[in-house]
Amino acid sequence: MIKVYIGLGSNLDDPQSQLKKAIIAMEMVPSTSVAKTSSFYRSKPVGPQDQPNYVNAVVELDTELSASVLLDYLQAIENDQGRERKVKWGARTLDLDILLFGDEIINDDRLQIPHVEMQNRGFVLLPLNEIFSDCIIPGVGSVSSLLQQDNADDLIKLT
Ligand code: ROI
Repeated sequence: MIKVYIGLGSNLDDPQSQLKKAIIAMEMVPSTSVAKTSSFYRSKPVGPQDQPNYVNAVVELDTELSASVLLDYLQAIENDQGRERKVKWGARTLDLDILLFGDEIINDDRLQIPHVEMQNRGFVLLPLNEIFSDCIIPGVGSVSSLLQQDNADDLIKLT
């Protein structure tokens, strides 16, 4: 059983409902269970500013799947919830990112784990720190120390 951390984000079509629906869908993934769910946070868009605010969260999964098979299931959930991949860094109904997969480091065509941008993003670090306060990102450092450097002040806790 491997512990996996997934970053969730949405800024279209009722973002809070999108995240709730995605968590229910992740509970249905075979050989996988949702162990922890962070609060939901409202965050300003990182990247292009001409898009709505996001709702972000992080969940902890226990899985027996490989990272690649888990990714297939997560992409199917994104597609089910109307994800369109038109604009890089554009608005989206649902984004599910594998942030950490146990302590594995993976660099292939489909996956870069740890997620390459996670250490720079308050909307990932704050909810991750809430459910995994001792988290060390392999090759990077501790989430709590990154959070002190990072400005996550503009995140608003929703639940
Ligand atoms: N900005 C915020 N606040 N939250 C996200 O989930 C998010 N996702 C993205 C980009 C467009 C980089 N900006 C984001 O993919």
